[in-house]
Amino acid sequence: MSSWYRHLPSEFEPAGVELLAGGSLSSTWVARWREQPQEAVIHDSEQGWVSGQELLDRSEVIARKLGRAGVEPGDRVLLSAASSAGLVAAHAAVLRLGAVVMPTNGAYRAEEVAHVVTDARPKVAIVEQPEWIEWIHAADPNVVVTSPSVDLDMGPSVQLDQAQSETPALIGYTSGTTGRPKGAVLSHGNLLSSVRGLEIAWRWTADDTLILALPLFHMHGLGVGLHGTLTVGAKAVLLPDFEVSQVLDSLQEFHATMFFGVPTMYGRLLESTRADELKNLRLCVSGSAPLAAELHHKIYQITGQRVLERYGMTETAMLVSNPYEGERRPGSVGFPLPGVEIRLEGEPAEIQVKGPNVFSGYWERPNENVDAFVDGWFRTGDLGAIDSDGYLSIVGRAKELIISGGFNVYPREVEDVISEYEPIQECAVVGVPDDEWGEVVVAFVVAEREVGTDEIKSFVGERLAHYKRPRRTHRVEALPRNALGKVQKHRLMEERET
Ligand code: MCA
Ligand code: AMP
Repeated sequence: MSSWYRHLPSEFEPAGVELLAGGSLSSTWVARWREQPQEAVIHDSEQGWVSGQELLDRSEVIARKLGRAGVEPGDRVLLSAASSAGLVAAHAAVLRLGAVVMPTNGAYRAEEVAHVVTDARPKVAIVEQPEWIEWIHAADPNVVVTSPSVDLDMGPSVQLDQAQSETPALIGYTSGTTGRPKGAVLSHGNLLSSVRGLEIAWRWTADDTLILALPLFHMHGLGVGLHGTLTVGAKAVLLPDFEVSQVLDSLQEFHATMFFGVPTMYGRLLESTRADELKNLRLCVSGSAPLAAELHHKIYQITGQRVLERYGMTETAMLVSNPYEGERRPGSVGFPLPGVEIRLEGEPAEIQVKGPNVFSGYWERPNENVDAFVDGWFRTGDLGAIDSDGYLSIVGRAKELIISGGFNVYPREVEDVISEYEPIQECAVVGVPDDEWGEVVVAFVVAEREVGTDEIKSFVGERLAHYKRPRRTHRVEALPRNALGKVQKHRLMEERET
């Protein structure tokens, strides 16, 4: 069964806003900064407010240093650091040069770092973790590694702001069934059109101040929070970690209007006796993982905020959102954003998407790119249903993915590492529902002796980021398999976790 669906409720109508106006993401920011150079843009706790003029100057200096280090348009630059105005300037510098940012999770261990380095071959890596220098050089000794202060030699002036809409801007690592993450290549136009859609849908204006406690190495913090702020000429207060009292203090101190978070963050905010302070915000957005309807209702009862849930992916940036005006329906992600087309295809119905925000393919993965699209539609791997009012709900996943606290974990990657542990013959990793994290990683192992969770954690701890490590382990006689030999993970969960 296939059903077509394209819905642009009146509140999402582009109303004269051209989704690709400005062509390149960073040129749009540069134009804003030149128009109002003294306007504050980014706040961090060390530097206070940083203006448009400072971002222009600092990004130009970093671009000249990168140019001197050999970075040319199209080259990749790996960025991994806690949120700061310096990181924002480095990000802007790479984009202004026409080079490609590889935002990378700072929790990655040596093998995870080596994978992205050998895969995308960055010329320069700007990283804050000292141990990464050795890890990156072990993977590729030619990479120039520097700290977020970019202590490289100054170079002559370089050509800036030549990128076009189709120029690659960012490689976001994400995975699937193949074990190791693959790089989704997003162009300036993909990223720009996505935030312009959000500008319209969420009434995002230069008057807004966002409290941004999401990391800047994933689409939510970077592609939504930071890019949106810079594109509309608004302000963002960067917090390097998510800490409830700091978020609430910042809301007050900076007269913030918006907060974006993953459901785990909202759950923690609600535990605070000060949770009702969220009422002062114009807009609270949740994404990256399903927001339980119960949590949505509780937030409303305590704070009066109807959290607006939206849906997106690394490969597509933002796709669907509940309305700003009109009903924000719990358990639903709402309507396609401006320019986005959605169809449900097959049985069970997979969400497939088209639009100026959708990437054109994975970095150097021609075979996987063939499977990723059907007739020009990108296959999200998420299962959807649309109710009679046109609201889309995500009802399941066709892909194997665990979302823990908003971070994605690909079972195959974890299984591959655990299976290398000597006492273990076989392993299957599943996501089990959890009140705090949404889902947690649980491993089922066939082993020659009892192997505890701590033992497995310490084995994988050297090789996998913390959020990928199993929280629980069960030893089983054998993994249940179907006639084709495929492990039946639902049976594992039913038998053990109920
Ligand atoms: C921390 N831990 C976790 C996670 N985070 N375990 C599982 N899943 C996690 N996400 C571990 C820590 O290592 C620690 O382990 C224990 O949990 C408690 O840590 P805690 O200090 O409480 O955690 P935290 O540092 O406060 O982190 C919680 C967090 C963080 C703030 C919710 O997970 C986070 O920033 N999540 C957001 C991720 C994100 O930005 N996703 C967007 C992806 P131990 O006790 O063993 O030391 S972009 C995306 O998905 C798409 C495009 C979209 O639609 O947005
Ligand atoms: P990634 O591309 O790795 O950042 O993760 C994208 C995936 O996160 C999507 O394919 C969905 O499965 C999931 N996701 C994002 N937002 C939501 C949401 N609001 N509700 C349910 N799942 C979501």
